[in-house]
Amino acid sequence: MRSQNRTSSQRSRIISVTALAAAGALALSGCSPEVQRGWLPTEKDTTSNTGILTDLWVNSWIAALIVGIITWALMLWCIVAYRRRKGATGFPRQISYNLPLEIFYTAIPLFLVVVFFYFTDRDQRAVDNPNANPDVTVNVVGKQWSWDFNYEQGGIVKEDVHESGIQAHLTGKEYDLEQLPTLYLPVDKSVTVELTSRDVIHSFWVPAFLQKRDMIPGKPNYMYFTPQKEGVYEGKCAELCGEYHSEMLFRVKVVSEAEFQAHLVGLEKGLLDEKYDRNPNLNEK
Ligand SMILES: [Cu+2]
Repeated sequence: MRSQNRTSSQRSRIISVTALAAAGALALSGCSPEVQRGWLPTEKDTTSNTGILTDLWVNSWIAALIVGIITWALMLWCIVAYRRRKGATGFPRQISYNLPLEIFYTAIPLFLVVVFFYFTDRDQRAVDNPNANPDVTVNVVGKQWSWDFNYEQGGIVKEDVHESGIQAHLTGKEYDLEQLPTLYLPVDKSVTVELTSRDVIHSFWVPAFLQKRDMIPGKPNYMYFTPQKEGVYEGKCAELCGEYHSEMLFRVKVVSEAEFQAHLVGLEKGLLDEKYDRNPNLNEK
C-alpha cells in the first residue's frame, strides 16, 4: 500500500513537471515578436533561409528548456526527498548497477542528440541546397580590408560588372555609411553568392541574413538564398584578418529589380579576377 502511494505521487509530480514545461512553451508563444524569434536580429522572412534558421534556433531552445526544467525538477526532488534525516547513520541504500536506471540515462541523452542532429542536418541541407538557375550570381571577394563585388553575366544580369570597395576609415567621428561598398540584390530573385579571398581568410557576415561563411583563398564557398524584404542591411568581416579588420565593413541593399538593373548600369564593366590576388603560394604557379 505504501509503495503504491509513492508511485502515484511520483506520477503526479512528473505530470506537473510536464504541465509546467508545456505552460512555458505556451507562454513563449504569447510573447513579443522579439522573444518569439529568440532575440535574433532579423525578421523570419528577410531571406528564404531566415525562417528555417529562426525555427531551428527557437525550437532547439524550447526543447533544451523543457529538458532543463525536467532535469532541475528531478534534481530538486532528489535533494529534498532523499535528504539526510536526523539520526540517520551510515550510507543510504546504494543503487549502483541498477540496470533500468542506467539504460534510462544512456538512452535519453542519446535520443536527444539524435533528434537535434536530425533537425540540424535537415535544415542545413535545405539552406545549402544550390540554386539550379540563380537569377543573380555574384562573386564577393574579401581583401585586406574591403570587398569587391563581381556581378556575373547570367540570369537577370546582362553583362559582367563590378564594384571595387574601399576600406572604411573610422576616426571616432560620425561615419557616412553611404561611402561603404554596397552589394545590391533584387528582391524575390534567387541569389548565389560565391565567396573568395585575395589574401587571408575573411568571413562574409550579414547578421540580418543569419548566415556567416568563411572566405578562404583558393577555396570558394557559397551561399544560396532569395532576399524577400527590401531594405538596407549591415555587413562586416567576421574573421580577424589583420590590422584594419574592424574597418572591413559593407552594406547590402535589397531593392526592386528595376533599381537593381539601374545600379548595374552605373558600375564598371568586366570582373575583377584573380590577377588582383595577393597570395604568394597561388602566384607561384
Ligand atoms: Cu576580413
